[in-house]
Amino acid sequence: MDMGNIAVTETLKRETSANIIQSHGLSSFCDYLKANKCKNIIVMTGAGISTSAGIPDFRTKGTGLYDNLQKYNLPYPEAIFDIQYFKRKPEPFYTLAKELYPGSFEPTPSHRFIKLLEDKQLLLRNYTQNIDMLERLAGISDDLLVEAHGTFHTAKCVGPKSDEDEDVDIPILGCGKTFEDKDIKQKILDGQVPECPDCKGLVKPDIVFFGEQLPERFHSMIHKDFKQCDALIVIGTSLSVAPFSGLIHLVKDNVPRLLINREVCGTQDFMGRGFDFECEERIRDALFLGTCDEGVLQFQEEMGWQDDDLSQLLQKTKIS
Ligand code: CNA
Ligand code: ZN
Repeated sequence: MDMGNIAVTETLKRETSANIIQSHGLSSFCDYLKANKCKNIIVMTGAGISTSAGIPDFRTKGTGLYDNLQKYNLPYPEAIFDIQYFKRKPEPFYTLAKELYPGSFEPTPSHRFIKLLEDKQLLLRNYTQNIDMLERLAGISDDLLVEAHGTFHTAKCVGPKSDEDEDVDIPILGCGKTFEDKDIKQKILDGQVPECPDCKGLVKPDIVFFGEQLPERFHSMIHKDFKQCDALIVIGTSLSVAPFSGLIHLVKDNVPRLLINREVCGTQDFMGRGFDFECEERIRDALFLGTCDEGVLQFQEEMGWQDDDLSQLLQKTKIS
C-alpha cells in the first residue's frame, strides 16, 4: 500500500469537500461576504422583486399574468410576448402594456437594496429580466445594469402587420426607425397601437419577445462579469427562461450563491452546477425562502447595515 498516495487522496478529499459557507442559511452567506470582503457581487432579478409594487409576475398561481389573460383571448398565454403573434395581432400586447406601463409604480425595498449595494461599492452588476424600469427609478446606475429582456425605454419600427396566415420572417425588420418611450407612451396610454410615421409599420418597445435575440449588451457583458463575480444573489425569479436562467452556472464553482425567493428553483442538475440547498458536503448555496422584501431586510440586518430608507420603504410597501 502506498501511504503517500493515500495521504494525497485524503487531502484532495478534504479540499473538495470543504464547505464554502457554513450552512445553507442567509446568515452564513452574509458571514462569507464579510470574511472575504466581497465587492464584486452580481444580483440577478426577476418579476418577484416587483410584485410588492403591484406588478403581477408571470407564473404565480392565481395572481400571475399567465393565469389572468382570459380577456385577451390568446391561443396560449405566452402568445402575448410572442413576436410572430404580435406581428399578426399586436392589440393584446398593447392592452397589457397600457396596464403595466412604467411610470405608475414605485421601486420596492428589493430595488432599494440593490441600490444600497451600489452605494456601498459592492455591486458588480444587476442583471434583470424585468421590463418595468424600476431599477432605473431606484437610481441604479445605467452602467451597473443589464436589462436582459430589454426595456420600454426605447422602441423600434418592426414593419407592417402580417396577415393571419402569413409566415413571419425572423429577424423581423421594419424600416429601422427608433423611438424613445416618450414618443409612443401617450398612444399606448390612449389604448392605441403606435405606428411608424415613415412606413406605417408597428412600433414595438425594445422588450425581448419569445423568438427574439437578447440585447447585445447582455452577451458582451456576461463572460467577463461572471468570471469576476465573487458572490451571486438571485432574487424573485423562477429561473425558467433561458438563457438568463443559465447565468447561475457561469460563476466560478467556489463562488457562493444565495437565492431569495418564495419557492425553490434553479436546482436542475446542469453538469453539477444547479443550486444545491441540501448537500452536507461542500456547502456553497444559501436559500432564503420567503418574500424578496423580507429577505433583503434580513440580509441587511445580518450585514449590520443601517438604512433607514430601506426600513421605511418596507413599512410603506405592501408585502406580497
Ligand atoms: P416568473 O416566472 O413569474 O417568476 C417569478 C418568481 O418570483 C416565482 O418563483 C415566484 O414564486 C417569485 N415571487 C413572486 N412574488 C414574490 C415575492 N413577493 N417574494 C418572493 N418571491 C416572489 O418571472 P421571472 O422573472 O422568473 O420570468 C421571467 C420573465 C417575466 C421575464 O421575461 C420578464 O420580462 C417577465 N415579467 C416581468 C415583469 C416586470 O418587469 N415586473 C412582470 C411580469 C413578467
Ligand atoms: Zn417604419
